[in-house]
Amino acid sequence: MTPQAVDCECRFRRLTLDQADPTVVVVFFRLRWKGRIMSKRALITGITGQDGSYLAEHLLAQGYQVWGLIRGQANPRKSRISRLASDLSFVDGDLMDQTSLVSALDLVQPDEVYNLGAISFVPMSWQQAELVTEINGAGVLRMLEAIRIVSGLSQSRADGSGRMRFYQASSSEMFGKVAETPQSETTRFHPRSPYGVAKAYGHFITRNYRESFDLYGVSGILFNHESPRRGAEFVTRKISLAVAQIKLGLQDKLALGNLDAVRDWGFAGDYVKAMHLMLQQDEPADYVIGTGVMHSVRDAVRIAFDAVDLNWQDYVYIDPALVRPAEVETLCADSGMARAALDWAPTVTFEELMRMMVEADLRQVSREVQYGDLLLAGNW
Ligand code: NDP
Ligand code: GDR
Repeated sequence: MTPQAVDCECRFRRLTLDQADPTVVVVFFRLRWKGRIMSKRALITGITGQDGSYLAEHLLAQGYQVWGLIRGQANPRKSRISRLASDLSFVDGDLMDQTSLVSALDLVQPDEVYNLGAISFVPMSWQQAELVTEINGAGVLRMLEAIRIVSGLSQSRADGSGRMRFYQASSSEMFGKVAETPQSETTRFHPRSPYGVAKAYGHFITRNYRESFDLYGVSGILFNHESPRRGAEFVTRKISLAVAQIKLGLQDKLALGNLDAVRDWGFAGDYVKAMHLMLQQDEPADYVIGTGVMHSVRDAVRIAFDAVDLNWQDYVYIDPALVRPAEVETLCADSGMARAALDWAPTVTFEELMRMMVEADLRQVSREVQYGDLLLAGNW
């Protein structure tokens, strides 16, 4: 039996030390100790999302035991990580539910907690502002409280001895209406959506718990990062999927909103490595992660259509309903601190990224056509 299995079994059976056979207790603690030396444990919220899947793969490759927090009954998105399922463990929980987070941490006893769970599509935050605030903002507080409760951190014990390290998925959306370009760790926030406001709360409450309870908590202020696993509602994936379908004769036109919006786009596989590095430092700190290179949505469209030798102007039209009530016009990262302290650097250019996504969607859509079964977009 693995240390992990012994651990779970004892917890599930609610064995207490004085109830258990002393031999079992000794074996249990020896196995658990051995397990701890052999590998660290990480708990990931948002494991069914783009970043969760890449981070899980990265941590497994580093020898971690990886647990994913899964919400809802029979969550359909769990099938997205089915290829990793034999290497992962899962625990039920929801960022809306404090008790479930305490139970999850108590069961898993992670060394590192990566809080990636969120409603991440910005336009949804105008339609369901309260829900987004609850999950993306208050959800961070609930997880911090769960860590404080389970690891016994209190104001009077500000010696950093709490074992669990915490990563919060902060966002460049917090910069919003930018005060300076490029944006660094010291740039002031001016969020432009309920999503950005909720993320700013999550950012500051993480910093506050670090300063109040000496928790090892950090926020990665990540700029847009994409991949073939990106949800189909985000602009890069919407474009790559449309290009594949147009090329294969399955779609005629592509409706978009603001083509002039400028973003600093990188590859998700690079960015999850920065998340991990942030939790390996001696001192906790917040870091900006991005490429430092700006492109417009128009650039993304042009590169994607060029990849299949089509002229984008023949297919793209503007739908005013897709223009946001308050737009973030331009974002560009100054990741100097991460490059120096974490030795982190992006490895994929924007052109390579868009081409990678178009090629992946051409393969996926062709497969779907071949098998006569149009799978849901984003089913990877
Ligand atoms: P995705 O939208 O792909 O994934 C979001 C994840 O959050 C899903 O696994 C979803 O699970 C989970 N989730 C949603 N609601 C809850 C809840 N109530 N409790 C627990 N989990 C929940 O996002 P990404 O992977 O792209 O992003 C990961 C994180 O990084 C997010 O917090 C996002 O806001 C942030 N971020 C992303 C950037 C990017 O460019 N990708 C840039 C900066 C920050 P379910 O299957 O249950 O729906
Ligand atoms: P963003 O990503 O809002 O930056 O948030 P998204 O890809 O949705 O939009 C990027 C820019 O493209 C413009 N745009 C369109 N966007 C979408 N989705 N659909 C369109 O048709 C369209 N036309 C133009 C948008 O106006 C915007 O300016 C992402 C998410 O991953 C967040 O969770 C994360 O915090 C930030 O990146 C950093």
